[in-house]
Amino acid sequence: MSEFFPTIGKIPYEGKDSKTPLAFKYYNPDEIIDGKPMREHLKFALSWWHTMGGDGTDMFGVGTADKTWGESAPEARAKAKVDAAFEIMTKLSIDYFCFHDRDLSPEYGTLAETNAKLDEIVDYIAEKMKADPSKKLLWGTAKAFDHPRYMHGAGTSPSADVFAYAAAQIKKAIDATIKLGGKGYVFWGGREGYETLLNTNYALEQDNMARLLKMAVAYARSKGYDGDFYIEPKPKEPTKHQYDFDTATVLGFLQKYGLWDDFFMNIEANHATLAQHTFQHELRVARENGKFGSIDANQGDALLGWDTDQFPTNIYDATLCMYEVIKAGGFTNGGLNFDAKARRGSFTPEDIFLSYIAGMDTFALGFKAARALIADGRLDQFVADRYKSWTTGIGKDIIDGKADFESLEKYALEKGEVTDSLTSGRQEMLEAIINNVLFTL
Ligand code: XUL
Ligand code: CO
Repeated sequence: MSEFFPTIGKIPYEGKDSKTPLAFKYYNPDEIIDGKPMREHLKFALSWWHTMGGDGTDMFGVGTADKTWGESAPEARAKAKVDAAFEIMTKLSIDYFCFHDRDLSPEYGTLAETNAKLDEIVDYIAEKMKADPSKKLLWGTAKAFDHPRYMHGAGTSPSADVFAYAAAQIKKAIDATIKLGGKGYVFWGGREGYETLLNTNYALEQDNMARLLKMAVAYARSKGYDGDFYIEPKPKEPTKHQYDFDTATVLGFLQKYGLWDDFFMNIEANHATLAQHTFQHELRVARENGKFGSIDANQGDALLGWDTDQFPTNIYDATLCMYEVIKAGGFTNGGLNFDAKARRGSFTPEDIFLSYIAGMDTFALGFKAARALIADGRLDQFVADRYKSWTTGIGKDIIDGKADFESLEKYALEKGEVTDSLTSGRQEMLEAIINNVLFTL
C-alpha cells in the first residue's frame, strides 16, 4: 500500500536539545517511568474528526487543507481515511483513536444503507487492528448533532421521532465501539440545550435525556460492554445554553437520574474555559467525586470566546492537568484525546505531524513536571498544613460528628476573636514554586 506521507518517517525522540521540527523533544514513548512506558501513562489518541476530516472550513471560507485522501467517492474516501489514520498513528507513536460514527463513514440515503456502509468501514478498521494490535480504540460516539434532523437536539428534541432516530444511531455507534474493543463511549451534548425558554419544555427535555442515557447503558451492558460511559461537559456552542454546562452540573444530573455508577467525565480544556473555569478546576471536581474518566486535550484562546480547539501548547495548564491525572491514579479506561485542529493557516500535511508533536511534547513535559511537583512535595505539604486545624481539637470534633451548634457557640464564646489562628494563603509563593520546579526540570 502506498504511503500518504512518503516524505515523513517515524517521528523519533531526540530529546530536549533537538532542533529537528519532526522529532519529539519530550515524548519518549518507550521510556519507562514508574514501571510502565510513557505511552501507557499518557494514552494519546488521534481524533478522527479533526485529523482525518477537518479541512479548515469556517463560516468565512472553504477548507485550506486537502483531506480528501485522494478519493472522491465517499466509500473509497472512508477507507483511505482509515489507511491514512493508521499511518499517522504509527508514525507519531499514537496508540489510540476516537471517532464519531459519521467521521468513519458519512450518511447515505437511508439509515439502513448508512448502517451497512458503516459496518464495512468498522470491519475494515477491525482488520487493520488485527494486523497491528498496538492500535486501539479509546472511545466512540455518535454525531447526533450535525444533520438538520437534530436542529432542536437529539435526546432533547421536542420530536419523539427524532429521539427514536437518535436512539437508533447511538445503538449502532455503541455496536461499533464494542466491535472495535473500545472501553469508552462518549456523550457530548451536541445540540442538547436550548436557545430560548420561550419555546422549551426544560423538564421534559432533561427527563428525556436521562431516558436516552439509561437506554444506552441498558443496551450496551446487554451486549457485554464493560467499559465506561463519559459525559463531556460544555457550557455553550452550538446552543446558547447547553444542558451539560460543566462537571458540577453533570454530577447533579447523574445523581438525580440514578446514572451515577455508569458515567464518568470526559473533560475538555477548551470547554472548561468556556465555562469560566480552569481546566484543572474541572478535573479536580471530577476527581474528587470519583468521576474522572478521560480528557479531550486542546486549548482555547484567551482573547476569543469560542471553542477554538487549538493544539495544547500551554505547559502550565498541561502540568496542572497531569497533576490531577496522577492524583486520580492515572488513566484507567480513559486517555488523552487530541480534540484539536491545526489552525486554518497551518494547512500542509506536515502540519498534521507538527501540531501533534507540539501537543504530545507539551503533555509529556507536563507529565514530567507534575511528577516533579509531587516529588518536590511543597505544594501538597502546604495544603496539608493549611488544613491542620481539622486534625485535632474542635476541627476533629466537627468531623467526627461530636459538635453541634450549641457546643460550637460555647467554644466560640470562650475563644473570642479567631483571626489569630489564620495563616497566609501564600498564593504567590506557591505560584513561584511551580515556576521553580518547571524551570529546573
Ligand atoms: C465539541 C466536542 C466534540 C466531542 C465529541 O466541542 O468537543 O468533538 O469531543 O463529540
Ligand atoms: Co471534545
